[in-house]
Amino acid sequence: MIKTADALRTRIVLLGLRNAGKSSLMNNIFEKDISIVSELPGTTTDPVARAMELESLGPVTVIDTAGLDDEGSVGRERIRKTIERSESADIHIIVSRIDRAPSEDEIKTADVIRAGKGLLLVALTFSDNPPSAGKLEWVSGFTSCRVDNISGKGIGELKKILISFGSKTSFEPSPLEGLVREGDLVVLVTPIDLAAPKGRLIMPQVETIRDCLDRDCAALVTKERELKSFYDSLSVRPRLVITDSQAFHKAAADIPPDQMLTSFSILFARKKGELSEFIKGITEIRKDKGRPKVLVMEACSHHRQADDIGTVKIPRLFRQLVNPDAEFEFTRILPEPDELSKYSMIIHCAACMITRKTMLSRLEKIKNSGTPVTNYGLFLGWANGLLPRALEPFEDIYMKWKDFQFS
Ligand SMILES: Nc1nc2c(ncn2[C@@H]2O[C@H](COP(=O)(O)OP(=O)(O)O)[C@@H](O)[C@H]2O)c(=O)[nH]1
Ligand code: SF4
Ligand SMILES: [Mg+2]
Repeated sequence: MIKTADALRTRIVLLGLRNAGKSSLMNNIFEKDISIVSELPGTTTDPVARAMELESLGPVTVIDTAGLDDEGSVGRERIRKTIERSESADIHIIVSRIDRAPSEDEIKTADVIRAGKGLLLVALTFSDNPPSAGKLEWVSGFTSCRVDNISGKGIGELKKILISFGSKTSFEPSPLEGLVREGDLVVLVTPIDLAAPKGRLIMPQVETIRDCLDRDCAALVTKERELKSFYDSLSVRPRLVITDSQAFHKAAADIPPDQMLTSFSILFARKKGELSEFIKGITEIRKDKGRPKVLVMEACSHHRQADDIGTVKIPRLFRQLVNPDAEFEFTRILPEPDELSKYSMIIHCAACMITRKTMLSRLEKIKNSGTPVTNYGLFLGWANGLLPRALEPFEDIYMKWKDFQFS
């Protein structure tokens, strides 16, 4: 099977009480025994994730979880993991026995999903048994389907509903969405320095080259040093030049001032979040009075290098350019709303390992707290003098930048 990056897969999470039939349902969806099915409550201790292609829904990851009603200290830790996983889900399935009245935990979980505007399907298992009137009344407000995990009855219907949810999951624009047309030439400036991985290109560069090909464009890939000579020898004008933020100054100086220019970081900030929100965050930086308290958020526990962007580079630049006394905190978990508002600024990582959906849901919570937010790419871009020139390809945002600047 072709491996699709985790962040591009639709994530489906199975939630429910112990012994509701979550693991059996997971096995039925995959038509093979992946999860341990048992009559012993709490058998599925850690979330189990499996990937598949689900017809027009494309690549999906289905995640089986421990029971919502798991007890004890270990159980609570499992519940935390369950919720953490489910926050990044595109589709939630509450697995619930049709023959039992709805429990407090089930009702709470459904409410939380609904409040977060998540896609929810209630799979009513044990449909071989007579239904509980209370359960039927409760599910009347949700999309639901009946499943018998033993005979496999209802699994086809459940898959159909999941596929129909496909169009409602959030659309992640490809890097060049709306920026180029068939037959265009795109120039990519990719420095090969000590930070570049040995023998390969980094993911944003690869994804952009692939997007050029998908859009019937041509890509000229060059290091910043050779940009000028190649650019000057071109007989067609490139639609767009895209550069690594670190090489922005040199690239901007080596091409005509009216050549459309942007950076990989901006393309990916747009792909993974809300570019206008990140830009607004940047414009708030200098307005801060007093000692800024900055929260740096990362979405995964990647391997940290000596000159790590989040913990070393960004704090250093911020202290140089904004305030030498700025205080920094680092986290991977989104703080509670009242905690969020204590920070003067949030700088989020590029979110390459999470879906746009997850990032948008984080952004929504941050926005509601009133704390300005930007991301690594845009902060570094700003520090490297990219703005506003690199926003020119995005007319509406370029105009907004001017509004923000002078409002
Ligand atoms: N009769 C019937 N039994 C089921 C159904 N789904 C699961 N079971 C049984 O219920 C028990 C618990 O199932 P399991 O999938 O491990 O539940 P989980 O704890 O939610 O993962 C197992 O013995 C299953 O065979 C169903 O739809 N009908
Ligand atoms: S950008 Fe964020 S999600 Fe991507 S590797 Fe870094 S910390 Fe992880
Ligand atoms: Mg289980």
